[in-house]
Amino acid sequence: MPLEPEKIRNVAAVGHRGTGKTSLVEAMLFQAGATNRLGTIEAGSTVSDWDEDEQRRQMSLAASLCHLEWDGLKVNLIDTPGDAGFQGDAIASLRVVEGALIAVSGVMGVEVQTGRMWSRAEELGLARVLFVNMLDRERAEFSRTLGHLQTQLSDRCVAVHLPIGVEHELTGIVDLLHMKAYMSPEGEREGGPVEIPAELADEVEDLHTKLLDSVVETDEALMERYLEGEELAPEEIATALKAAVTRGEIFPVACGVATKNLGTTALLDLLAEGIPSPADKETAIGVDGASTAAFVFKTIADPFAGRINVFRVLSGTLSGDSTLVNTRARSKERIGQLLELQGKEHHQAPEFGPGDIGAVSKLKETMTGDLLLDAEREVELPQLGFPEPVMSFAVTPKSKGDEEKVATSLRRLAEEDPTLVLRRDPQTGEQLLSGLSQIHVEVAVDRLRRRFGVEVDLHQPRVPYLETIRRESRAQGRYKKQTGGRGQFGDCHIVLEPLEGHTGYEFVDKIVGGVIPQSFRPAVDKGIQEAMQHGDLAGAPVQGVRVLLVDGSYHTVDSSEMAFKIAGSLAFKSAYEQADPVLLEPIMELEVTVPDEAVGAVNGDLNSRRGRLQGMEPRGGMTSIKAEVPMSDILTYSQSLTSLTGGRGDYHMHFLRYEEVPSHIAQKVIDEAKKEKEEAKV
Ligand SMILES: Nc1nc2c(ncn2[C@@H]2O[C@H](COP(=O)(O)OP(=O)(O)OP(=O)(O)O)[C@@H](O)[C@H]2O)c(=O)[nH]1
Ligand SMILES: [Mg+2]
Repeated sequence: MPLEPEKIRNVAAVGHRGTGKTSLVEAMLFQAGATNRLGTIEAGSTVSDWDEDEQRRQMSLAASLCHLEWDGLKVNLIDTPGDAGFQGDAIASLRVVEGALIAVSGVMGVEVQTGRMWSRAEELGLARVLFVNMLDRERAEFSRTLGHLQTQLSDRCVAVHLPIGVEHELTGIVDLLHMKAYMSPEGEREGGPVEIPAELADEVEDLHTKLLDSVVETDEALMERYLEGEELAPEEIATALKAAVTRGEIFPVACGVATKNLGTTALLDLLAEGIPSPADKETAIGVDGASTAAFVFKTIADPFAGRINVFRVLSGTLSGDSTLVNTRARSKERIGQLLELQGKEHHQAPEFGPGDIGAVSKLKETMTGDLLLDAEREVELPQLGFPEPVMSFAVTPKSKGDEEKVATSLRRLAEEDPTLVLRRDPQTGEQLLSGLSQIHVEVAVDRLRRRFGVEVDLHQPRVPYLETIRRESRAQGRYKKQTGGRGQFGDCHIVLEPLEGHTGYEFVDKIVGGVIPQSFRPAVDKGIQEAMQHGDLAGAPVQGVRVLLVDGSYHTVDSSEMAFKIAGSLAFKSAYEQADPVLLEPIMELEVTVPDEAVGAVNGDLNSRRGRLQGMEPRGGMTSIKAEVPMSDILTYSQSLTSLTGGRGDYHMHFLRYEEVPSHIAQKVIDEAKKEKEEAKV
């Protein structure tokens, strides 16, 4: 029998980088007896940061699934990366849980990713529990951090725990809900609850009342009895708290020290009691009428088991040895062995019931974001809402000849991580890899080396310049060659005209009286189009040109398609020179969101990048700035914005149109291109 949904709690640990999510998950697993030692980040021995790259960089790079048993419940824990470059996994994980456990540092309070993850969880209507961690550190303070949470996230953040002592003298925590204390186990398993220290009695009583007040405020019937002075049973309070947390009316704030395993018992109690079960809540993703449905939110490339898909069962029971339909690929997937994951460890599992989270290996086509159903049906795939990549690099193999291998391996990586985008620029021919941060792209390069044995270099991408003309011109192209026997002869006259908007290409055949036979005219067109691939200014493709083929001559024996192709290209080159050619550059539409106080600096910086401000809009403490900026000046924007805003700025951009490059800048690009061409010849 599969587990009943009432017996499951699904929780994703999210938050800013380095707030102790992985350490906290480690502590919970240890305290619940799912593991028998408390691993550390420093030793690279935690359950969830099992990947070599994670251990080397001492940070989470991917979502990791673990589970434990507490109070007869199965708690599925997803540890997610805090770094913005890897937030795709955090975003996807939030889609499959009922509760978000948001870790914050007791020193730093609310940070950039805290706010972002809070907003994501809010959009999804998730229950949110906060954990103020690292209270043993210097300058850590619970009450200040709580105030921070209340002003910056929500005034409905309510303390459910209280630390005993401060910084390195922290000795325990009080559970304000159950009115018990836990003393610091210093990294061992936490012991049972003890009496609240007498010197804290007054403060604790006060906070307990505050907590009760906020709970009963959310439940009218309870409120009435409470005001009449009736003693409420602990179960009644727990039920009301869970309901309020489920509806997002209370955000309980817990606290402790993850690395010492302090506060873990009370946190686990809180998750078990306060987070709704899959039975209590509709999932964010629903599939009408499917008896079995599972949503894949993560794909792991396992060095031994191959590709593993991690899924949440939306409805029905997923059993091993069954067949499901992948709705995107419209193909049947044979479900072989189901797996229960504990970090990198897999255990076979016969089935997963509704609301549970599990994994399966060896599916053929299934990827992150896919739905698996029991029968083919027209369904819309849930959109995970991943952020768009913000930085691009050109990737070249260290050794020549590896191009194909690099492309294939990068494609595999991009399949596993949808926020990693791979494309070839048709104009510059470069292989471009785009991601959410510098580390994001660098980690991909590390993986390329380690998993696929290919070494690559990263460069700034080339700007895909274009060329066009500004004036009408006319020229002749004549190709004549006499080599012993049969010669070559082609001759044409063309007129070039600029096209509106600098785009497109038209070829108009104006030949009268057959001065060039019909069969050779397409060859002229072909020759011109070939010549247009590399304009004479900077070797960039030419566009925005109409060609009129107006005159010419031929030779009955010596004329050929080849000869007319060459004649066409000669005519184009000569006409192009006289047509006042000009360089075009891509202009991007940029939208930057920055804290109000950074607006001046950000605008000044955009100005120095030839940016043109299009508008500004306030957004509650943040300002959204719209500007048009030439691509060449915004290639390295990510680093600048980070330093201008202390990491609190966000931006995205897309291609808008091509525009003429101002002449003083164009000359530099042209000189650069000439130099490169010379160097290539040597
Ligand atoms: N003093 C102290 N250090 C802690 C505590 N919790 C975590 N750390 C340390 O803080 C660092 C970051 O901890 P992690 O558990 O990796 O934090 P994380 O939130 O998982 O980090 P990312 O996955 O990179 O977002 C490590 O060096 C931990 O040992 C704590 O409660 N007290
Ligand atoms: Mg981590």
